[in-house]
Amino acid sequence: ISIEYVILRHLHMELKSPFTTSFGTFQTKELILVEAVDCDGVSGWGESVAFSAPWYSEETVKTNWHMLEEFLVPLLFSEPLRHPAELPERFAAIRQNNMAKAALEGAVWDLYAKQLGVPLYRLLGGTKREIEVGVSIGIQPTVADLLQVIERYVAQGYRRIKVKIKPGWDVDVIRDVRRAFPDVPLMADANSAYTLADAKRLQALDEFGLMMIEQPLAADDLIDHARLQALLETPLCLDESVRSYDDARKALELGSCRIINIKIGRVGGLEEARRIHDLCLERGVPVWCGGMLEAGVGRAHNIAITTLENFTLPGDTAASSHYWERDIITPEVEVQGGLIRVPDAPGIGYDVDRRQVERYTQFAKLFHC
Ligand code: OSB
Ligand code: MG
Repeated sequence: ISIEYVILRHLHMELKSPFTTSFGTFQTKELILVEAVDCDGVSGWGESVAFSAPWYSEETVKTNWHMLEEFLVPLLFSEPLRHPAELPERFAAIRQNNMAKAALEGAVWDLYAKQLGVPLYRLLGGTKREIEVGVSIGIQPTVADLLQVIERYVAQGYRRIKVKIKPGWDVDVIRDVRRAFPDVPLMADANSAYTLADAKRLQALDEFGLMMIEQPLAADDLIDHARLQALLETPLCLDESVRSYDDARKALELGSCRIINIKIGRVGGLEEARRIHDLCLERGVPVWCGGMLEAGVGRAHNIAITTLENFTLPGDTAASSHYWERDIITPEVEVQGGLIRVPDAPGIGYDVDRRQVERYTQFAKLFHC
């Protein structure tokens, strides 16, 4: 894979409406777009999913830029590359910083697929022609607001509703949601807002038939989650706690969860994501693709990985219009009847809209090989 140069761009995009989790509220999304260009002028695209502040994990947009500029791009250029699947080993010299690694790896995967003239999803071994999606709904000012928002997304056909919870916004809220929508596939995501001392409170959620409770306990924990899972009927799903194949293996061995949310950025790239998928398939554990409020490039990568067979639960990859006035890809990602049609063009399958990218770019830097 001949890569002539890499461009990093720092973008600012306004979310249509603020998104609140147990750890904070997002209004502006800062992100890094990675463009890898070959000698024929073909571009591959990747997107860093790190946030402005280290709430979800320790990575931020600025630490990602630092890692890419000082370490990862130089490693990419350090010797010839035959296949994108070689990158995790090359990047292993750098500890963690998974979202920075994934952004660059993603650009190389897209470029490689375009060089071969095949869709990225096929290169990854995906087979699905359409994927099922759900929507993640932030904490709202009141329960009445929440019910209204859910109503809208149910009407749009989303295949499951995810509600964010935290202590004080949990059992009563879920009870009201269940009463209003008795049959909707429903789940709750706590983003690490609880400890084992809250086990009784979480047990009280069992009666609402949730598909799963996502990441109730600490972001680095597997042991306490295993204890909690033994006390609950509702399946636990891990997000923050699974950053690698080995984390996933240990979680399954300990019984820390019965479902895994795979985020490409959190686990360090498409190759690691695929390995976790394969492990879960082998163990009979379903997975789904999480979201990080991505712009179009990150969203396209999520759609590609979701075509793998064991992504059997609806993901958080909602439509572009759920997040943005105007996304950075054409066509934008559309959801119809809760489904996204997977595009068949080479690479990520969507064109990057350079006019929009320009509009959102704060600064950019080019790195020659
Ligand atoms: O935990 O999945 C999460 C958003 C920001 C940070 C963490 C999470 C989320 C979401 C939204 O749930 C997913 C999305 O719509 O992209
Ligand atoms: Mg989550």
